This record gives sequence, C-alpha cells and structure tokens, in this order.
Amino acid sequence: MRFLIGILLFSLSVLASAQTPAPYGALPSPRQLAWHKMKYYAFVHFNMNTFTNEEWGHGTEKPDDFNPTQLDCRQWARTAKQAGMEGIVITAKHHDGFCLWPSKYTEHSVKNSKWRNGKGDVLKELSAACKEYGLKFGVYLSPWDRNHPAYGTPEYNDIFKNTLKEVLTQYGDVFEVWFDGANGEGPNGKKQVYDWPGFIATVRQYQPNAVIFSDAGPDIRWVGNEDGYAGETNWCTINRDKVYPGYPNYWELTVGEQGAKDWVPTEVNCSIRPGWYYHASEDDKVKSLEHLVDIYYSSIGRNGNWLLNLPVDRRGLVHENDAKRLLELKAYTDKATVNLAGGKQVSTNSSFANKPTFAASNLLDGKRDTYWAAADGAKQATIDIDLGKPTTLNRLLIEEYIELGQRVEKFSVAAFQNGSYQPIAIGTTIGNRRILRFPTTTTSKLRVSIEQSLASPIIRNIEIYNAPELIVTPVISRSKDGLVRIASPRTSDPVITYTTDGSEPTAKSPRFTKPFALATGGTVKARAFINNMKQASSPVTTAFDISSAKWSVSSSDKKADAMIDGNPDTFWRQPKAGEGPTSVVVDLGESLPLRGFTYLPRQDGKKEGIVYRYALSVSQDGNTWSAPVSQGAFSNINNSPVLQTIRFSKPETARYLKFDALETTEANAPTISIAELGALTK
Ligand code: FUL
Repeated sequence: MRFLIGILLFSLSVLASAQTPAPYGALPSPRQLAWHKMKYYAFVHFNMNTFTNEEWGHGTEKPDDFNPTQLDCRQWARTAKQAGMEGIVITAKHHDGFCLWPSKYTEHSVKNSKWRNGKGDVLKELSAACKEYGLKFGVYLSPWDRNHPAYGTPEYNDIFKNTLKEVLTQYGDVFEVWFDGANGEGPNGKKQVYDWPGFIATVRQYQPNAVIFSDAGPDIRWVGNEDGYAGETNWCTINRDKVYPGYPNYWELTVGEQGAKDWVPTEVNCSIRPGWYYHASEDDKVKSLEHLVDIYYSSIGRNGNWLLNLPVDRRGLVHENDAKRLLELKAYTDKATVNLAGGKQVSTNSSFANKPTFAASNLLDGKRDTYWAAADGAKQATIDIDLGKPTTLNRLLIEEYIELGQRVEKFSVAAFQNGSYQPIAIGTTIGNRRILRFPTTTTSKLRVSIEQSLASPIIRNIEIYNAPELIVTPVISRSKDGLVRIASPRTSDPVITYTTDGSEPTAKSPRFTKPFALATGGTVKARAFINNMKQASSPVTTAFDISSAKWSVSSSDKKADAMIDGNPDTFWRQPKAGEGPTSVVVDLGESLPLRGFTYLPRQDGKKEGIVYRYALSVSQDGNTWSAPVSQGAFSNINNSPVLQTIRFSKPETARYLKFDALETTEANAPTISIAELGALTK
C-alpha cells in the first residue's frame, strides 16, 4: 500500500512539473516580490546636517541647531507623488546620532530642541503625509552613532534595537529599512561590533513585510556606487555569506553573481544634487534632465529600483529647483514609455508544453502574472513581434518572470529591414526589468533572440517605445590659462548660448563661438539648442574662482601639474605607495586673500589614493608655515568622490598652500592622488 501511494505521489509530481515550468536557482521572497513591483521612490536626507552644512555631522551639534522654519512633509509627499514616485525613505537618524523623533533612548533628538518646543516629530508628520498621498514610508537608520555615549559597547546594540523598535512600531507600515554600511568611531573613539542578526530580527519582528537594505541585504543590496549606475549585467543573486555591511569589494555588488545562491537584488541610490544633504551652494547643481534620464535607464532600466535623494532644505521643503526638475523628468519618462507593442501579433519558435497558458501572446498583454515560457530544456529562443505597420522606435523593455528565477544571460534585438533582420541592440542579463536603448529605427517587425540562458527562458513582458531625443547638457571647462570653453558632446550642430551675469541663458543670449577669458573667476551658465533653437538642453552652471594661470607645484615630478591644470579628468598620483611626498605645495605666484580651498579626488572611478583626512597650511614665503588653517576629514568622499569645498574660519593672506594628506580612504593604499587643487578667494 505504502509503495502504491509512493508511486501515485511520484506520478502526480511528474505530471505537475510537466504542467508548469520548474523554478530555477535562488528565488525572491514575497516581500522581495512586493518590492520588485516598485521602481522609483524618494530618499530624503533631512536632519541635523541640513542646518550645519555638513555631510557627516560630528555628534557634537546642539539639538537647538535643528530648526526648520516651515517644515511641511505634505509638500514632500505631494512633490514625490506628482513626480511619479511610490514612497519616501527618510534619514530618521544619520551618523551624528540626532533622531528626528522623540526617542527615549538618547538625549540627542528633537525632544531637546527648541523646534516646536521639543514637541515636534518629523516621522509622525511624514508617515501621515505618505498615507495621505498613497506613498509607502521607509526609514534610514545609521547604526554608526557619533553621539551616543554607549557607542562602542555591547549595550549600544540593545539601544539600537530599542531605537529601531520605536521607529517600527509608532508610525504604521514601513516598507523598507535602510542600514548604512559606514562604521566609524563613536564619541569615545571606539568602534562598534554590530549585532546584525539582532538588528535584522528586530525588523522582522515588528515589520515582517519590510525589505532590509544594506551592502549585504538580506533583502536588497547596495549597487556599489552613489552615482546611479547598476551594471549592464546585473544578477539579482549574490552569495550572502561572503558579503557584509562595509564589504570592501563593493564593485562586485554592481553586477551581482551569476548562479549564486541568494536572491538579493539591487537598489540604486543617488542624489539629485552632488551632496546628500542640502547646501545652498548647490542650488544650481541639481542634476540636468539629461543626466537624470541617463540614470533612469541605468537603474530602473538595468534591473534595479531607483532611490532618488531629495535634500530637503532648511525651511523644511523640497527646494523649487529640485521639484521643477522632478516634474520635467516625469513629463519626459511619460512620453518615453508610451508602449507601441501592446496587443500586437507575437510568435515564438519554442513554447512550454505547447500550452496556451504559456503562450507568446502573454508577452504583450501588459499583465504581470502571465508569461511566456520556452520549451523545457531550451536555452535559446526567438520572439517575433509584428507591429503591423512601419513604426519608429528606439527603446525595448523586457522583463523575466522572476518568480521562477533569473535566467537570461544574453539576448539581442533585430529589426526587419530590406528583406532581412538587422541587429540593432544587444543585452546580457534581464531580470525583473531591462530597458535597451538603441538608435532610432523604423521597422514593422522586431525579433528578440534569447541567445544564452541558465535555464529555459521565461519572459513576462515586452514593450517598445520611441523616446524623444534629448540634447546632451553642455560641459563648461576652463583651462589653466583661464580660457573658458563650452562643448556639447554627442549632439550634432548645437547652438550654445551662455551668460556670465548670473541670468538664465535663452535662445537670444550670446552664442558661444570661441573660448573667452575668465582668469579671475565668475559664473558661466550655458545651454545647447537644436532644431532652429526650438529644442533646448537643461541649463548648466559652473562657478570659477581665480584660475591657476600663475600657479606652479613645488615638485620635481613633472606630472604634478595635473593637479592644477583645470582638467578634472587628469590627476597626479604619488609615484609609489609609501614613497614621495604625502604633502604638496602650490605656489600661487602672488599673495592672495584666501577664504578656503577645494580638493577634487580622481574622477576615473578608482579609489586608490583618495584623501580622507587632510591638513591645509599657508605661507607667504614658502619657508615659514602657519599651523594648519584647516584640518579635518572629507565626509563620504570614498562613496561619493565629488568636489570638496572647504572654507577657512577666517580669511588668510598667503602665496603658498600646503596640502597634507593625513589618511586615505583605503587604509592599505598609502599612495595619494589629486585631480585638482583650487583656491577660494571669494
Ligand atoms: C552613505 C552615508 O555615509 C552618506 O552620508 C549617505 O547617507 C549615503 C546614502 O549613504 O553611506
């Protein structure tokens, strides 16, 4: 009898597996699947740093410094909603330890601030606003705490768990908990050994549906950069055992690991401005529409979700410039995603068990739960889409049915032209969502070929778009001799107009025809036009201080000039690790009133030699040096290698600058590198 039941069960399972495609490899959990249905939501960096003009606060700030004058979380939610975003993740506590809610577990919180007489609670207002606007609510909580007296002791782990509990139990549903990998010293100079399993268990206990983000997941992973780019190849899988928050081989996170055992997809976080926090000096540095569109395709279009940061300002509002750009992006992406393939004819050369349930028509039906599956065991297949009439197109969206795993390794797209299929695009992985960009083509038939797959391909959806062309924003540069050039790369025959009086460039502004001098500095704004001046790029602004025309670097290394050549793409590197100077002296050629300096780290994506701690001294004669007029650390420079602007506490008059690199971001790479050093005289 037992034997017969065994046979029956076995035959039933064989039958069932023949009826539906079998899953392959690591699979997403229900909470991950819910997250995969999202794609675009806001990060808001708003906390103590907003008021102290810092990126990483020190933990010594006064609670009274937190003082928004017109805080309006409904404005944030309204702006996010209008922008097409699906949620907001707020920096409830950043590295300086200040809590945006009245926590029982620290004195460093809104409860001790004069703001609303200590009765304010940003999380309460934001969670209510999110609810009102139908947005999901998420929280960023930094385990690193530069204020808490218990930091660096086992007691702190319990405090952090209690803090988490407060945030996870008082504000309704939380869809995401964002754990930062940064782990520095606390107020006692001690580092903390974090109880990650305990932190994760706390989230699971109080918000079981929330996804947990960190470098290592467990649910969603960091993409390995803060620039907004996932890998063109991007697997949802990694081996979680080897990755941990603060994992040094962060570039592995950009592409994931094919066939690895854990499902931990990428969330792409980047800021709409250079900094994460609001700095008035960055009001004209909001990323251009073209840049944001590029990030859209490199995040949402490369199997990631996009967490776009809005640095809420000191009033407590999303700044007008950021809000305007968000709406421009929404208007563009709406136009760029009008589906031209919906309901068209589609056929494939392979299908699972020849069953209508897995038919090709599912590919174009716009439904999330239906899919086409190739025959069991097939590793290749072709999908033919008949658009019925010549159609102009330049984008293709393709999505795998990830409920059964991520499979496709390589695919291509071809357009039927002059009697045969001509290749127009290639791709590697697909995953939850992949958008391919290719030159505008007109065709009535498209062929998508799955060329290599870990298991038989299973595709949920294909869409085709004709995205409007965008003009690339001009690039403004100034050479060492103080001549300004403006170029608009990859745009044919643009007309570039510019201003130097701070006004917005229009079609009527002076045209850029040849380099012009701006040796003592000024602000240049430019814009590119095409189509008889009817179509314009975003305006771009670059402010210059004094040029380096008269400067020299006191060094026998000829390459040292790279650090003062005005070209951000060249950099000087200390010849050999541990050898040569870790300090450089720049002769400004004349005595100048100095208000600060700038350091641009190398811009080639590599980290070697990026300076973290520095000291800056000045001299009139190059022999006698002041004590450092500025000394400190460039916050977050490793993850976000943008221009560092340091202002002195009081003006200094000097002819020589000495820049001492006290520590680099990678402890084991003592060589230093500098793309540009600059002086601030204004
Ligand atoms: C990083 C932090 O150190 C930055 O300040 C910022 O919060 C960014 C989103 O994550 O690791």
